[in-house]
Amino acid sequence: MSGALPVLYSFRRCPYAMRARMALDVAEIELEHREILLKDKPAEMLAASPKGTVPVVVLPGDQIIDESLDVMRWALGRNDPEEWLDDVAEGEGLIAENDGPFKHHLDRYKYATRYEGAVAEEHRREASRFIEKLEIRLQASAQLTGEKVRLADIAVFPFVRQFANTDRDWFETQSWPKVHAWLGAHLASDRFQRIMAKHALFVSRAA
Ligand SMILES: N[C@@H](CCC(=O)N[C@@H](CS)C(=O)NCC(=O)O)C(=O)O
Repeated sequence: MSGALPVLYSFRRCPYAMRARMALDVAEIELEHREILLKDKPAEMLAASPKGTVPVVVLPGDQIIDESLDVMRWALGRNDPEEWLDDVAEGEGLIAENDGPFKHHLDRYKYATRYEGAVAEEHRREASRFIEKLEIRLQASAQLTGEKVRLADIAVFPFVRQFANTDRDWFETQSWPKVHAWLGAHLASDRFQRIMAKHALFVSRAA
C-alpha cells in the first residue's frame, strides 16, 4: 500500500530517470524519493512494475507510471509553469529518434564490450548523426524546438550528456558549438544540479 505522497523509484545516473526528475521538479510534485541500485532492485519496486526499469512512479491509490515520458507528461499535466508542453508535437520526432536509434548507438559506443561484435567508433559515428541534427536545429534557435525550453530539450539532453561523457576530450573537439553551449547550459542549470543531488539508498522493507 502506498502512503499519501507519490513514490519515485530512481537511479541517479539513469538518463530516463533524470528527465523524469526534471519534470517532477519543475512541476513541484512533492514525492518520496527512493534511490535504488539497478543490480539490486527492491521488491517493492518490482511488485509495482515487474519490468524492472527506472523511473517508476507509484501514485496514492497504486496507479503506476513506469515510462519516463509518461512520468513527464503526468507531472506537467498537473503543473507546467514553464510551458514545457507547449508545441509538444514539434519535438515528438526528435524524442523518438533519441530514444530509438541514438540510444541504440549510444549504448554500443559506451558499452561496446557488452555487445558482441560492436565497434565503439562505428556506433559513435552513427550516434553523431543525431548530434549533427541537433546542431543544425540549435543554429536556428536557442533550444531544440524554438527559443524556449520545451519537453524535447529535457527529454534529450540527459542522453547527450551521456554521449559527451563517454569521451569528453573527443566530444569537445567536435565542431558542434551550439550543442556544446546548449548542453552546458542545461547541465549548469539549478534544476539539473538539484535533481542530481545524492540520496541515501532506499532500504527495502521486504524480508
Ligand atoms: N522506456 C523506459 C526505459 C527506462 C530504462 O531502460 N531505464 C534503465 C536505466 S537507465 C533501467 O532501468 N534498466 C534496467 C536495468 O538495467 O536493470 C523509460 O523511458 O522509462
